[in-house]
This record gives sequence, C-alpha cells and structure tokens, in this order.
Amino acid sequence: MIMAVSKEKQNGILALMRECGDIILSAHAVETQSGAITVKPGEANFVTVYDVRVQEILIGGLRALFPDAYFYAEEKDNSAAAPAEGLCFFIDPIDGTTNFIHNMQCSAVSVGLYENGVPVFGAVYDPYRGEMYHAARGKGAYLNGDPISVSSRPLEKALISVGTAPYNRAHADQTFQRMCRVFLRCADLRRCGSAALDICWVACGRTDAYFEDVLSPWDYAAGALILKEAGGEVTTYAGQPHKPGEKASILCSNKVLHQTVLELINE
Ligand code: 2AM
Ligand code: CA
Repeated sequence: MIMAVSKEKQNGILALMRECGDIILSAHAVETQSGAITVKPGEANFVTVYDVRVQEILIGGLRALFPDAYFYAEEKDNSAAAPAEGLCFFIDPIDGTTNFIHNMQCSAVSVGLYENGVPVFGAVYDPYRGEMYHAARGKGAYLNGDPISVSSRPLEKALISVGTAPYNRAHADQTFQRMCRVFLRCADLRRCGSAALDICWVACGRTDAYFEDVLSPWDYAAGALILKEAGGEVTTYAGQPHKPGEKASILCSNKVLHQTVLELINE
C-alpha cells in the first residue's frame, strides 16, 4: 500500500531544501577555493565541498523526518541497488555542479521520494530564482505554491532543452545528430546544464520538451513526478517508462509533441 506523505512532512522537506539553497547562495568563487573541487572518475564529473555539505544536511534532516527511509544520493556510495520496497529518497544536493563551479547561477537541489518503487513526492529548488517546485502523487504540481501545468505548443513553436551528456562523450556524434534533427523542426534549442531544472521548466510551460542521454536517478526522480503531475509525459528514448533507481536516457515533454520528438530522436 502507498501512504500519502503528510503536508507537515512535505513542508519539512521543503524547509530543509531552502536551508540548503542558502548554503549554495553563500558560495563565492568556488573555482579559486583551495581543495573545494574534486574530480570524480569519468569525464566532466566534479564534486565540490558544497555538494557534500548540502547532501549531509539533507540526509541528516530527512532521516529525522523519515527514520526508515533508504538514501540514494549522488555523492554517496551507490553500489547497492535502491530497494524496491519501503521508502527511498533520490537526492541530488546540487544538480548543475558545473554551472555552480562557474557561478552560472543555474543549479538546483533535487529530492525525490519513492515508496515501494512508486514516486510519491518530488521537489526541486532553484535558490537563485527563489523557485520551489513540488508535487505529491495525485495532487498536482506547484511552483512556489501556485499550480503549474505544461504548455500546449506544437513542435514548430516549441523551445526544447537538451543535455549534451558531457560525461558520456563516446556518444557525442549520436547526441548532436539527435539535437540537429530536433532543431530543424522546432523553434529553438536550449542547454541549461541542470537536468532537474530542465524538467521543471517543461512542467511549468516555459519550455516544451527536454531530452538527455543516460541520466542518473537523482537527476530526474523528483522532476519526473513534478512533470507528470503538471500533465506532461516522461519516457525513455524507447518510449517506455523509466525504471526506478536506474540510469535512463529520457524524453520529457508537454505530451503534445512527445511522439514526434521520440521519432526524431530515434531516426
Ligand atoms: P550534476 O550537475 O548533478 O552532476 C548535465 O548534462 C546534467 O547531467 C546535469 O543535471 C548533471 O548533474 C547530470 N550529470 C552530470 N554528470 C553525470 C553523470 N556522470 N551521469 C549522469 N548524469 C550526470
Ligand atoms: Ca549533483
């Protein structure tokens, strides 16, 4: 059985995320701070002391609210598979770490909660814009407390954001060919560098679709629920639902243009 997350607990999660947002805003000239950045294995894969600190605060605070939950978080050892039963948080302390290092002011805190493999709550906080997106299963999606919904723009009028999967450069040709095919049919492309924000911008109708190769579950877990609750659609490039806790190449959209963009992606 799936239990609703109480309003009180939801507010507790959002308050913690705002606190983490303040830490992100307090960071200055991260690139020049000695020892602040570590390169993780793989390409374009960075972590800063801020990612680690925000994650510690989130996990500590969430554990107090949900003592039985399991935590699956970006800056943590995730070698064990996420549990299929019980409560499981998917956490990205700073989604858009490269933007954060460059002071691009386009990063977010992302917290998704699954119960028995079903997404039940998701929130994404953009501290730079002071924008909190959240959704609880079956209860709609909200931006700073106001309901949001996807656009109805057709492909030729659509603004579509893309990810270049910089940590996956062996696929660059394929990635850029997909982008080119879509670009030739839509109004324009955008590339913001934070998957969580990309998905939320589709949810609130600023953009109309977003796709990227091989995202990790903490990149999209919260955003995917927010988008579905806002009336949008999320599938893998194969047109299937993504599996909880697994890496996935995903297309998020306003639904209207989902099938056509999927065909362009797979052409
Ligand atoms: P991050 O900033 O939290 O690392 C950029 O293309 C998007 O992909 C960002 O949301 C980024 O999240 C995410 N990303 C970066 N490195 C990744 C990796 N190795 N695997 C999956 N997603 C990654
Ligand atoms: Ca991150």
